[in-house]
Formats: sequence, C-alpha cells, structure tokens
Amino acid sequence: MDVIYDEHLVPNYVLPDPLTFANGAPVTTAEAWTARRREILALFEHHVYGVLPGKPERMDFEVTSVDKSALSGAATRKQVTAHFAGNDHTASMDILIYLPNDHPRPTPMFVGLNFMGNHTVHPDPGIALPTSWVPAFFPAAGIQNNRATAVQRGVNASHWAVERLLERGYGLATIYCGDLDPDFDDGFQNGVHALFPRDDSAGDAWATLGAWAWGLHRALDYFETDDDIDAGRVALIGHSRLGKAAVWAGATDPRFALVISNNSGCGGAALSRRRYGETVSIINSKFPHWFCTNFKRYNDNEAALPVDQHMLLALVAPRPLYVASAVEDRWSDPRGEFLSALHADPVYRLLGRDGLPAAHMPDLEQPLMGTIGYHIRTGKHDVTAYDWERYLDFADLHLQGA
Ligand code: GTR
Repeated sequence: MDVIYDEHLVPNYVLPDPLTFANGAPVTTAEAWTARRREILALFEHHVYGVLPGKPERMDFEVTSVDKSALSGAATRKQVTAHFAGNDHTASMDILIYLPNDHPRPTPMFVGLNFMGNHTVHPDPGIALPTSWVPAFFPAAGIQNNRATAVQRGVNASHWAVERLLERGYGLATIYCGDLDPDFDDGFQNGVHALFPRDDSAGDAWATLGAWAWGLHRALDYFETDDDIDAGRVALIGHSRLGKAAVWAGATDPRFALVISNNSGCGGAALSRRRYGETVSIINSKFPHWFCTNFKRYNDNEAALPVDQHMLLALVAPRPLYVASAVEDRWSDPRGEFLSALHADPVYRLLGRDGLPAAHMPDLEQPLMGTIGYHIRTGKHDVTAYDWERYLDFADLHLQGA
C-alpha cells in the first residue's frame, strides 16, 4: 500500500477515550484516573510493547572511572557499568555521565539512550569504547565487523548538546541501546532478555523497545545510589526509535520527572489510526523485534487497537511531557504527534494541570510550554541545537522552578 503523505487521504477514525473505562464508565476524578491508568498500562503491555520485568536476580554498579576535569575542566565524567545476572545469564550496560562542575550538586539530569555507542556522543577521548555489537549506520566511519573503533568518536555529537547542558546546569547520562539489546531480530537470545525466562504464550512478552526501556529504569536505579545526582529531577529523552523507548520507559516508571519525545513517530508519539507516514504494518514488517507479538494483529487493522498513542502520552500525566516534531519528518507524522499531545491534554486537566496551551498546531518554531510542551521546527528527522534549547527551557520551567 502507498504511504500516505496527503492529509486528505488520512482515514476517518475514532480515538479511544482515555477518560472512559473499558466498561463505558466515565473517569471524573483523580482517584478514578489511577484505576483507569492501570487499565491503559495493561493494554499497552498486552497489545503493544509487552510486559516489562522488574530488577534482575542480581544487579550491581561498578564505577569504572571518574575524571573531575573532563572537557577542559567543565565537567566531571563518570563511567559506570551496571552488571546484571539472572536465569543463568549475565549482561551489562555502560552509563556515561557528565556533571557540570560549575553548578551545585546534586545535579538534575537528562538521560537518554544512544544509537551507536557512548563514544559517539562526544569526541572526548576518555569515553570507553563499547565492546558489544554496534550497527554500521555510518560505514564510512570505520565500523568493522560490527565492532566500535576510535574512528567513530563524536560522530553523533550534534545529537547531544553536552556543553550547553553543562552550561545551563544539567548533567547528561547516556547508554548505548545495544548494550541492552542489539537492534536486530535474533529471537531475543542476546541482550537483557536472556536474564529472564521467556514465555510468549500470551503474545505479550517484552521485545526490543521493552529491553531499551528496562535499561532506562535500571539507570534510574543507579542514579538513586549516586549522591552527585538528583534522582528526583531526571528528564528522560529519546530520539526516533529511542524516543519510542523513552516514552514507554517514562510511562512505566513514575520516577522520571519529565519525559521528552523527539521525532518518535509511529509506535511513539504519533497516532496509529491516522496511518500517515509509517504505519503499524510497515513498522512491524521492517522491525519485527521492536514490539510484542500481539501488536502484529493490528497491521492494517488500527481501528481494532484498544488504545492509541495519545493514551501512552497520558500515562506520563501529571508529569511534564514534551513532544517535538520536524516539518520535513513526514515519516513520523508531525500532525499525528501534535494531535496525540492534544488528546492527552484532558487527562492533565483532570489532574489539575494546564496541559497543552493550544487547540491548533503552532507555526514553525513557536514552542508551546504548558505542562505539555510541543514544537515543530524546520528541517528533517534529527535532534538539533534548537530542540535542545527548548528542552532546556522546558526543564528550567519544570525542574528548576524558574
Ligand atoms: C526508521 C523507522 C522509524 C524510526 C527511525 C529511527 O527506519 O521506520 O520508526 O524509528 O527509523 O529510529 O531513526
């Protein structure tokens, strides 16, 4: 089927109402929302992302290096390996952390997964190279046999405004997503899936997005043990497929104080029922390992989904939520991302928050900053300096009380 890039071709659809219980009863109080929230979470687990396990049998954190004068003295760089064991398997993830030296501790943080290895987020030569499988997204950048080399140091630095974060008083923590689960379909043998017995008899076993979200939860477990980090002020951010994982992680773990979706598109912030750009059936065929088995039932059958993605965003309420789009990123359906935020708004209002301060999609680079934030910027699918400045403004508003 042709990809829809024309608003006139978007089918008519009816969204499920986050504020109506499955039995038809209305949700009119914050207490009732707590029960409805549990219902919606269970629907996303069963039909979309699969059920996340909790902590593994064993987990410990090893601080492998601390450099108090990293980045010409602007930052303290810590590297921490989280070791996991369970089900006769082991796995580990490396957390790269920068903390600003010129701001008081404990530090409010941004945390997000990266696509290709911690060493790609900044040219800093002190960052350890990953030893796990890495994708050859930039073949020219010297990836051989899916192993990282020093040649890729900093190749994704434009996605990570490290110096700006530090200047504005925030720390950054990042983890290579492939430490948790390499991004290919291997039947869930590698990565952290092996730490738990697998039972997919109900079609709702966790898949790759789930493993990535799980790793973010474990990162927060680490932050809670680190006196330099303010674990109560952690903003979770993710771009694209890692934005899908970030929103799922934020929806399933209320310890994250703020959640940011950068161009997360289908299976992230965008409404599935619009079928604009990437659809459920396209994503499930290209990436069969991202979502749970049951999600395949909704290929070209979105109307049968008991949820849509505005309900995922509503699971973040009443915490601050920011959704960002890019005008040329039609594959991610910018309007569908906006509408999702708009249709999450009634839940924020029920909980006494101001929600999204607009009824219509704003013009380019006219950010909306309520408890829900939104912008659409010029340009393509990417994370840019413009995006980061808005996330920092939003974090100042909600995490610093400025
Ligand atoms: C695309 C995929 C999108 C998005 C993107 C990315 O190929 O269709 O859903 O996740 O990759 O992660 O950059």
